Amino acid sequence: MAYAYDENNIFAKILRGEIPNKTVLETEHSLAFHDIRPQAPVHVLVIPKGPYVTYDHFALEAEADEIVDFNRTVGEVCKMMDVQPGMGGGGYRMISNAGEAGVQEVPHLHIHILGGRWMGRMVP
Ligand code: DGP
Repeated sequence: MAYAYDENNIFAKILRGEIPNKTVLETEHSLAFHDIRPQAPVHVLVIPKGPYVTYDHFALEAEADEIVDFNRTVGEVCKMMDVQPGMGGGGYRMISNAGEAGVQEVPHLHIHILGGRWMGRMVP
């Protein structure tokens, strides 16, 4: 079964320049921008420019240069947002929601980078 990508999702529109965004970093294959509903002082979304729905879709089907670029962009954003633990920052949480059970609202792969506050424990 193939992954189905919806070209009309909101992040596809951002990538086409149809909707504005507050860009943090743009590279050849990736875009990082501030989340419109921030849940922490730092809340940046990193997306690949290619049409991938979820992380598993990207990890299985993207080209190696897209994967390297995307991961480096995540690292650069942590650096730019000053959240790198051990490098002066207080740390961060990375989340990528996928599908219905993962409560994914926008069907274009995105990684949330959250920081600037204590994020709380994920399990009691
Ligand atoms: P989720 O798919 O549940 O992982 O979360 C989607 C996130 O995308 C949510 O935190 C809000 C954010 N978002 C939705 N629409 C827009 C938009 O138009 N611009 C920006 N910057 N963020 C958006």
